[in-house]
Amino acid sequence: MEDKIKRRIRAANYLTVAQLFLQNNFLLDDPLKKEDVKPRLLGHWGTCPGINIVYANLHARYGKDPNFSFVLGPGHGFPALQANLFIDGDLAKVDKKATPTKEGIAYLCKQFSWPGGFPSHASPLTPGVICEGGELGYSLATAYGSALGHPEKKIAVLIGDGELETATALASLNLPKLLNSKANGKILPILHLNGYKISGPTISGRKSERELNEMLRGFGYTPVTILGANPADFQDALVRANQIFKESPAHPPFIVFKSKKGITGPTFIKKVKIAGNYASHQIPLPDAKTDPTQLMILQRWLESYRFQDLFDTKKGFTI
Ligand SMILES: Cc1ncc(C[n+]2csc(CCOP(=O)(O)OP(=O)(O)O)c2C)c(N)n1
Ligand SMILES: [Mg+2]
Repeated sequence: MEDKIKRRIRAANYLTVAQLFLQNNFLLDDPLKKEDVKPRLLGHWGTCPGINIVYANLHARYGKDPNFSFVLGPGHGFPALQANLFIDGDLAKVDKKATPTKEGIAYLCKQFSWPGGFPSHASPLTPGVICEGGELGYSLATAYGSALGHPEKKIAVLIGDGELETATALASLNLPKLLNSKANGKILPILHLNGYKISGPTISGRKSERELNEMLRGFGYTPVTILGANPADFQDALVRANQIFKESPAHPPFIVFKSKKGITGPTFIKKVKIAGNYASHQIPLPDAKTDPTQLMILQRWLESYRFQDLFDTKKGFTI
């Protein structure tokens, strides 16, 4: 299962980067040329690799459970969400051009953040979306609201550490005290502790593990920490979360997922630290179209996911 999860993460990361940058040559059939890069680069990279890790792990454990759903707080990480909906064929159910084929990949990538195409953020056009995430703060409240009166539901909700600084998200931490009963569904909050928001560090990222855990305990949760991107650790944490729901329902689990912002992307550009820093938040290679060095870094970055091992032009995804 671990290998399967890792392969899915690689595929989703590739499609995320391709959506952000490419208007042609989507499978790298030829070396990248400046003409292959979109004229206006508009979107968010930094949050995406973390979303892809979370999605792949939840999909592996709960993908077949009809009562499970996922709420995404950082809706600015839309290319990651869209990549996952594309891989599973969920997008094709509402948009026939988005089939998981070579032509579908071209359509997905070209139309991302494009006039008349897909928006740059999650939106009502996104299949299954109940929280757009464009205005940060509502993911936790939306998830609890959706579970109200639905004891069969289980909802995982990913909250950005920047989002957790909004008044709404902070106040929503009180919700288990009001809604934690057998009449309602189960909510599994996952804090995406990547340490940064738009242009600076987050408060949660600057807290010690103990301070953060004590805060969550104060709101009635049982914190469960995941360090890094290893699927085995993530799966263990999901098992642990289930135990906590059963053994101590009055103190439900709250996962703290610590991973570097922009992980697997460029590390340094012009001596500026990108991965593991706020500089990865939006487009980490803003001059990819005009600067041959950045274009070369983009080519290597895309190649690093070895997408040709994950997608066959005749068979489709082989993950
Ligand atoms: C209410 C609100 N304030 C400000 C913004 C602008 N904004 C967009 S993304 C972002 C940073 C979000 O940081 P975080 O939640 O940590 O997400 P990350 O990208 O690090 O996963 C901000 C402040 C917003 N979208 N909504
Ligand atoms: Mg963050």
